[in-house]
Order: sequence, then C-alpha cells, then structure tokens
Amino acid sequence: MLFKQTIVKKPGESYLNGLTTTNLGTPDYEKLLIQHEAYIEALKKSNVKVHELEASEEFPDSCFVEDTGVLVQEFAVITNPGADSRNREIVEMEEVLKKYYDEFRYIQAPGTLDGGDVMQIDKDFFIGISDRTNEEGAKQLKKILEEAGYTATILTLEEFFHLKTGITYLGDNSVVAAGEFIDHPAFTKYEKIIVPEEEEYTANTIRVNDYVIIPSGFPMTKQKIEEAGFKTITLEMSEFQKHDGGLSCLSLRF
Ligand code: CIR
Repeated sequence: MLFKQTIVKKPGESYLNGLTTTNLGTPDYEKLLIQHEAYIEALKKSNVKVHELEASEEFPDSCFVEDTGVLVQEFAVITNPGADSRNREIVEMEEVLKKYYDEFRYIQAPGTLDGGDVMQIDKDFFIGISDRTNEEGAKQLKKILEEAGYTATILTLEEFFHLKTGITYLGDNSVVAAGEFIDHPAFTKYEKIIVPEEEEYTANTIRVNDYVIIPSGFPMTKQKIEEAGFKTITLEMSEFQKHDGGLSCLSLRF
C-alpha cells in the first residue's frame, strides 16, 4: 500500500494512567518513549513523512491516534470514539487533518466508532462492532463509504478488542489473521498467514510501502510473513502492549 504521510502523537506521562484490559503491569515511561521513537524511525525508513504531535496530558490514551480518524483519498472521517476519556481526542485531530483534507465526514452520537475497528482492503472496508464501536456507528460509516463507491462489511467481534487487533491486510490479497478471524466467512477470499495463539499480539502489524512492521518476540509469524515475500522491520512494543495498543494504533497513514 502506498502511503506518503503519517500522523503520530507522543505519549504523555499520563499514559501510565490510561485505559487497559491487560494484566501486564504498569508501563515504564522512559522505555515507552524509546519505543515510540523507534516507531517513528521505522515509518521514516518506510518512506513516509511523519507529522509528530506533542503529548497532551489530559488525554492519557491519545498516542493511539488511529482511533480518531478513518482516512480515504476523498475525505477524512472524524470518528466518535467509544471510550468517554478518549472521545475529545478528535478535536485536535480534526484541526491537524485540515492541513491535508478539505472534505470531512463525521460519526455522530448515538453512533460510536474507533478507527481500530476499521480495515481497508483496496475498495472494500470491514467494520467491527466491538466494546467501542456500536452498530449505529458502524452503519453510519458504511453509508459514508458506500456513497463514495467503497463497499463495507460490518461484523461483530466475539473476542478481540478492536477489529485490527486480530487481522491486518498486508497487500497482494494477503491478510495476517488470528483467533476468530482465521475461519471468519468475511475473509474467505484472502490468502491467510495464520497467527498461532501464543503469538496473537502480532496479528496487529502494519504494511507501510515496502515494509511490514511487526512487534518483536514472535518468531513464527515473522518467519511466515518473510516466507510470503515481505520485508519486515521488527519493533519492541512491550509498553504499548501493556495498554492494549499495537502498531496500527500509533499512526494514521494516508
Ligand atoms: C484504549 O483502551 O483505547 C487504549 N488503551 C488502546 C487503544 C488501542 N487502539 C487501537 O487498537 N486502535
């Protein structure tokens, strides 16, 4: 997938008090910043520009910028994030996106939607209903996308936090899939790199131009991705994993 631009946001110290469903312990702030810097370097190596936003202490989870927007060529969709403490992260992001987009669409209450629940495969979108994205939000996005000539399939998540926690599109008709998505009817037509249960965290990877960026510590999946012909960059993600964050969550890519 050809991307030219990305937006990322530095985590603030309040990150330590952010939302999590894991029991992996409290993140180490110094390590977190080092991991975030390495993420930015990996994006630059993948030949995209990186627009870096300053940390904001009032929004502990705001480094996970992906949840605030869904970007297509024609317009930016400003989401309505499902977690109360995160909802107003969209105010800053809309301002930032005005530098790149003239046309905007909006997910509106009672609809809620997190960008992490949206995956694009060329002209086709998949939207997950999760703890964060409700049916109304998913339907609003589907309508917005279909009006612009895309297709959109809505599916209900059983297990994963966000849709893209469990599946990534790599390009060339291939997905990396874990858990409930391995045999899911919505994805039968794609070639699948199957993630074993003990490596589930690596189902959230990102393809950025010539590279697939993957988290470190998951050798079986890394090998499968490389055997399928993709070049990889491996990043330490432990401090983001502690708060349910993965590689895709940390940037908007367009
Ligand atoms: C949250 O609970 O919202 C954050 N701690 C993690 C968000 C991860 N975002 C994503 O998967 N797109």
